[in-house]
Amino acid sequence: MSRDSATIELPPVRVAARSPAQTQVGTKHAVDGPVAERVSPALSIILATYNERDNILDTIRSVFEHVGDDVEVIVVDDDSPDETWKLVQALEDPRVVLIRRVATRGLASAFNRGIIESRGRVVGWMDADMCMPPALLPEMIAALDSCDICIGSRYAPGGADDRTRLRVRCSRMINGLARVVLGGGIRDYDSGFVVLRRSVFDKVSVIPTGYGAYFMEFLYTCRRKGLCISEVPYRFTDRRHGQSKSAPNVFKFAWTGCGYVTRILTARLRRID
Ligand SMILES: Nc1nc2c(ncn2[C@@H]2O[C@H](COP(=O)(O)OP(=O)(O)OP(=O)(O)O)[C@@H](O)[C@H]2O)c(=O)[nH]1
Ligand SMILES: [Mg+2]
Repeated sequence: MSRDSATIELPPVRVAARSPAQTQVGTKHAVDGPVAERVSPALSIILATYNERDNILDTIRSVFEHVGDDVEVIVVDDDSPDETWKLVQALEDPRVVLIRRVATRGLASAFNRGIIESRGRVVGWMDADMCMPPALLPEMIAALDSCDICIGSRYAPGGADDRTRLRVRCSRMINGLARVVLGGGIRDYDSGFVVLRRSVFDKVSVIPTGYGAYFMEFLYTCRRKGLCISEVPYRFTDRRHGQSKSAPNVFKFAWTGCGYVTRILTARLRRID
């Protein structure tokens, strides 16, 4: 086809009629559109999952155990081959919303999707591998009385990181670099365990690209906007079930580490508003 006569062929636009099932609360999929018509709960907790079938139900159960009923748990699963999403679907719990994304993957974008769907006055997110204890949530939420954002912190006094020495050392180095480049005052820059007031999103967006490094850029922007961030210490345990997505082998681990270093530098340079 010559350049002059070329027309770009795009697939036809499909306007998805939203069936009642897709707009209901509960384990119905919200693949085609945002979940509407839910009563706003006090709290939304977002769990991103990829192959977490041995952890997801314990995580959900533990969240409800510690924060009560006025909460929605939003699970954003990227079509896990181990069918994590099926376990969530089978729960048929009206407090649980399952978003099964297909043909896309990514940790930051999964949390971002959960944020878009969330309704809580307080919004939080965390890993779904039982390394971050839901038991810490009440203390973190209470901290929002005097702050905008509270992070679970491995490196605040009283916190601990029980992973292998190599991983702890690398994590501390990344945090040290983040403090030098992005500014001090935050001990666990890549925590990824957070609760915040919804109003934070009026000032700052999650940049939905990449793996866990997005979190450092998010905190950096929050700081620049003058938001108050507090840290509650906790003991981070190594995962007991399932495989790490960030460090399944030494090459992936190194690649993930490079991503963190790059993100620290780009966060400083681009200073996204
Ligand atoms: N939706 C979604 N979730 C993901 C993806 N990658 C990882 N996750 C989830 O994000 C959380 C963090 O991933 P982990 O594999 O635990 O990574 P990590 O914490 O660096 O490594 P561990 O040492 O294994 O804990 C877990 O709940 C994963 O299931 C992804 O591509 N999409
Ligand atoms: Mg983990």
